[in-house]
Amino acid sequence: METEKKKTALSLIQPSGTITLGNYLGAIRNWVAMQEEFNCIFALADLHTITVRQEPAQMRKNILDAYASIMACGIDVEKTLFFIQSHVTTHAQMAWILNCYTQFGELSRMTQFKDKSQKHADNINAGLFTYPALMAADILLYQADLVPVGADQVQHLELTRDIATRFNGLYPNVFKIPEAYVPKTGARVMSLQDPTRKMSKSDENVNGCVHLLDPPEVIMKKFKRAVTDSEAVVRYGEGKDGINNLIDIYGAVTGLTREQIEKDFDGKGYGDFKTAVGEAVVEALRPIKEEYEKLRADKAYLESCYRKADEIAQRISQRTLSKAMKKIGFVQ
Ligand code: ATP
Ligand code: LTN
Repeated sequence: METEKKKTALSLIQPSGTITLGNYLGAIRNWVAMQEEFNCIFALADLHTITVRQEPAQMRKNILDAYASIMACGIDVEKTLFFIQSHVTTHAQMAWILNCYTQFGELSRMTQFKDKSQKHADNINAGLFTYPALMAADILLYQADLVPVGADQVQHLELTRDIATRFNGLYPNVFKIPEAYVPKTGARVMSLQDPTRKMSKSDENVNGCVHLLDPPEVIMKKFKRAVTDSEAVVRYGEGKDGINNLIDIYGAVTGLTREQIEKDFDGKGYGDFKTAVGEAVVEALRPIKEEYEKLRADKAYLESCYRKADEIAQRISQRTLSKAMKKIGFVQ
């Protein structure tokens, strides 16, 4: 009997800082859940990270911290490929090739480029501009079927599909055309200090962002200081971005629905609610933190995990790179 082949799901995350509660609830937790159903490929996009200046020692630390944190969240390196982008040489090679099949006009329309150029006006480098071609390389090298991404990356994925379709039009059957995969249960976590903006690794306001590795007392403090409104009713509603965000976070970590939460906190004040959310988050992160401490203390094991994955990724991606190069006309 023919067994059905699992689809390949692929995604990368930049190790541009410490992993946040937003990254966990919005992305990594879904990656963990996908491991059974799909053939999963995940990686740290460290090449993408240098489009913004990094301090070398901090960058090294961020990469290893991120690798250990993501494993601690439940990425099982026995069944899932989890590698480091810069260790696999095909990514930069394929990115160069795809750069030559990507139009200036297309890249100019990318909203992330416009946002980041504004944010880093003193360093609008070519890498920031061609970032989506590297992202397309990450995806197309592995013939991925599905790419779990947040809403902010959908435009880059559309461009990836356009590049792949154009390339296949010139040289048939090189790339699989990937699809965005928006998970059913994806929480969008907002900043605790400005709940109209998403919680982000690179947020200047440290109180707005909960990091996976924050000590419990820091997490509690951040939730207690969370910006809310003056209505003092725990209810989901318009103009209540702060409370809506806390309700969503609480729901995401406890599994309770909005209605159940509103009922449980009926007649209670924001102080009680914030404490409950903080405690629930601390509890949800406790096992992750414990596992992280173990993994991070064993550098040799961590290295053996990524070395093994790097090698496999190199082998798989080389096939697509070689095929593309042959079709273009490079001498084999
Ligand atoms: P940076 O501050 O460096 O831009 P970030 O924290 O905003 O980083 P990304 O590295 O851009 O996060 O995203 C990694 C993954 O986490 C993506 O899939 C993204 O959709 C998801 N993600 C990031 N922030 C949030 C959030 N606040 N809520 C839900 N998902 C998020
Ligand atoms: N640009 C993405 C990270 C990223 C990615 C990828 C995501 C790099 N390469 C390939 C999916 C597939 C981000 O900033 N979140």
